[in-house]
Amino acid sequence: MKAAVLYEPGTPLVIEEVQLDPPKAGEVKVRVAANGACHSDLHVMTGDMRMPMPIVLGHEAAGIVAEVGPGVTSVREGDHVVLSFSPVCGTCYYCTQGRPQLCERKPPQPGVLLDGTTRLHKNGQPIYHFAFTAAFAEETVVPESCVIKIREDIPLDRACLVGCGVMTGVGAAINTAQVRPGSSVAVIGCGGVGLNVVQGAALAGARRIIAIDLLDAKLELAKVFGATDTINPTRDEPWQAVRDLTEGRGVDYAFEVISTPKTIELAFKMTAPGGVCTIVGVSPEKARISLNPNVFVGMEKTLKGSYYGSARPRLDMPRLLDLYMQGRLKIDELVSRTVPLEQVNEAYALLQKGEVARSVIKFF
Ligand code: COD
Ligand code: ZN
Repeated sequence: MKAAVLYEPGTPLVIEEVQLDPPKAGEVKVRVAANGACHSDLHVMTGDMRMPMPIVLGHEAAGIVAEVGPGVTSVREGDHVVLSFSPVCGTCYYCTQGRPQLCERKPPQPGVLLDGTTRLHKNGQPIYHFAFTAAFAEETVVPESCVIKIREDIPLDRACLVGCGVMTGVGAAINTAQVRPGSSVAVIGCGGVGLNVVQGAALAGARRIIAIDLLDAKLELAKVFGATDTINPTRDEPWQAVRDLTEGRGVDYAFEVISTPKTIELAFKMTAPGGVCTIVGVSPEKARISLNPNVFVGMEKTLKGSYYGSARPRLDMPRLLDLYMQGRLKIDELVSRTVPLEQVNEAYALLQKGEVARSVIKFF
């Protein structure tokens, strides 16, 4: 089957034929229908996130179950599914608490399935799977807990975005920070994920939602997703601008959705006394932030992180898709372009330039 393979950071993905083994026990083979081009794959392409190579990227996907391995009970051939990039065991300390994004059952190293091996090969050499999903490929084999059955009337080239950007962003606002109705919110970075934090805050009933991005096109899009105010730091000093909009106090909830120390520190500064600052972006390994500890005490500020929107994928993803089908959650507006796999490198070049919220790679 055809896949896009990354051999080395800094080089383009190579579209080529690779071999995919059948699913083992507890695994599912999925025919990939569509896959969003998310920034996390780009972190691997640039070398900011280290992964074993060669590797098949792509972690924001939906498709149709093609084959199930022995013991699989939650899906069968023909089911429509969204892929989750975070497998869950269902029985560990965190799964038992309803926090499956922190599941303790991890494979021995990144890039392999739960048994420590890969199903992808070329000429007898293993090819690694990014984030269990490896979905820049016509087909993929994933752990059973990574397939989330969805209703069949949802277009798969829209449903795929719930696999990462929508879940990560909306979940950060609703599950992690638990934005309250009537509150104030600031979102720094309004790409595919940040726009969904804006939309999550709007769904939660925030009164003021301040979108912050260097690109005016992203700020315009943020208004479509529910931003009430926008700030472009190339024109206005962002902390002063937020103060002007919040009676000098800052916001009840701030979100950092870029992943640079500077913007994390800025988000924390913008957080009002008693407020919650949530980091969504994953920074390079060596990054460090610098904060005055007395601010935590004197102002009772909270700093927290959000992984995968604190998702309970089997509960949250079908719910989000129901909201989409009711016209209450925006997904169509996120999709700037739909392209074939052959244009995956162009899709990432556009993402890097900031020209698109999401390109969707469509297989069928
Ligand atoms: N100030 C304001 N805006 C900025 C700045 C700045 N200094 N720098 C960049 N931006 C804006 C850009 O203009 C762009 O609009 C936006 O920030 C970034 O958006 P995208 O579309 O490039 O990126 P996303 O939204 O696809 O992904 C952003 C993440 C932070 C989520 C991603 O980079 C990341 O860290 N992912 C890992 C987190 C995670 O949970 N990963 C799991 C799979 S995603
Ligand atoms: Zn992603």
